[in-house]
Amino acid sequence: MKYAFPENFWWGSASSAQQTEGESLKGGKSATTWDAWYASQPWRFHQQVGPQDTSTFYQHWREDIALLKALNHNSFRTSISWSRLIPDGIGEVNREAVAFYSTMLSELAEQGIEPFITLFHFDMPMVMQEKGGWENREVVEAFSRYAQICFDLFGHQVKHWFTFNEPIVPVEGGYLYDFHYPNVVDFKRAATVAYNTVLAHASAVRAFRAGHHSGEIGIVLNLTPSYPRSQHPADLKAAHHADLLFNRSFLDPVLRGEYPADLVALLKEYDQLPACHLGDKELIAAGKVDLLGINYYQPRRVKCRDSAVNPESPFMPEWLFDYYEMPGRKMNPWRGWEIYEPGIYDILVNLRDNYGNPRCFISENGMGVENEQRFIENGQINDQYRITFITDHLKWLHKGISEGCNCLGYHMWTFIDNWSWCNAYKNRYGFVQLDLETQKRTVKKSGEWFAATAKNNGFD
Ligand code: BGP
Repeated sequence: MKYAFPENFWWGSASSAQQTEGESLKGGKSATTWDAWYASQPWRFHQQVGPQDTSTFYQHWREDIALLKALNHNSFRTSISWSRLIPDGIGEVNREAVAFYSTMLSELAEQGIEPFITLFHFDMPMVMQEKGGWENREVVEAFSRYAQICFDLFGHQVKHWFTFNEPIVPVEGGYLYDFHYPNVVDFKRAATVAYNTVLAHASAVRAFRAGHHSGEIGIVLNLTPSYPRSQHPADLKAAHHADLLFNRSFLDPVLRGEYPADLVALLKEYDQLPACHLGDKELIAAGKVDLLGINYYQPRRVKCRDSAVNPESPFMPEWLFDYYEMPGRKMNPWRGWEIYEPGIYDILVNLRDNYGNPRCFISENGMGVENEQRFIENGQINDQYRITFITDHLKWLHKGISEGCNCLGYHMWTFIDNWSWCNAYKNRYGFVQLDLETQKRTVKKSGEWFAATAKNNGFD
């Protein structure tokens, strides 16, 4: 069977500033929470490689863009670093950063590669975190100003903007499960951070529309379909709660322009409702997007709790549900994440049937592999497992599109092996292998396969 994709389908990959640029504290850039965290607690980071050790996109962008072109990308997502563009978060714009981003964007245009630009990909400037980060409404305002500056500076070069990448992750990592700074565990604070992020997003969208910028604005969400263990009402309720907290808490505001009433009721019931101000409702309504980026890695397998919670313990999501290991599930043995290809289809069908079939695309999907050098054959990583992974996901994506889902593209995570938050280089995801010592780039077999697939706009 031939899997042909719609005309002008976006074929590409995604990355982020903090994970690729390097020059963490150079070129006028100030520290993000990652730079500061690594400096103070290097033991948290895998083999103590911190965010300064990257594929040095800041120097090698021209070479990397040539490689993107060679891999037949017609689009590429990366982010602007807030702490590079406005080192104190709110004041002067760093001219060196403007020169870097605008020259890089021009080169993408020159090569016929559409830039997709994220404004915030986990990299909170430390100066803003010191003011409370997303817990502080002043930071919400500051983000909106930063967004406007980006629209004004680069609006003539960028037609696809994304306010946030995976905004639920800093909530989970920083305020619930201890894998992002400021590594606290406090549900009420987590709820406030999530709420303020929705406001920051909506504020940026409102500014984009008020500025009459051309192009479109969206957000990138990591959607994790929550599958119940059984059709028993208790399991169904558990799955509903997981979906509400981890998907709909952002999906409903950005697609429907409102907070889900059942989420508000739930937070009220457990006394976890964040402070709302007059005008918030209207602001959230203004945050509806033109385009949704979907990051899909794995689903959640959910069941009801088998034991009662200790009512004296602080409230956590696990009061409402539990996870279970579905027998026979397929795992990525290296990253420890489940591989469930139909999930990509289920997400699209849910968007089609329950959210008015929004314009969307797969903005990340990928397979992290440990010790990938062991698969080198004749000087090249033979990552057939990654080709199979992508093909199997694309088949389900194709099915969704053929059934009317409005999915416009597929971006892989990621272009080149990059530094990852707490895992550094443990799990490699790239189409291109990076030798961290020499900075040598070598295209993997999957890169060649992707180039052919993009060129043919599909595969057999
Ligand atoms: C996504 C992030 C990326 C990237 C990817 C892989 O959630 O948007 O930044 O890191 O996951 O995850 P990891 O690097 O933790 O294996």
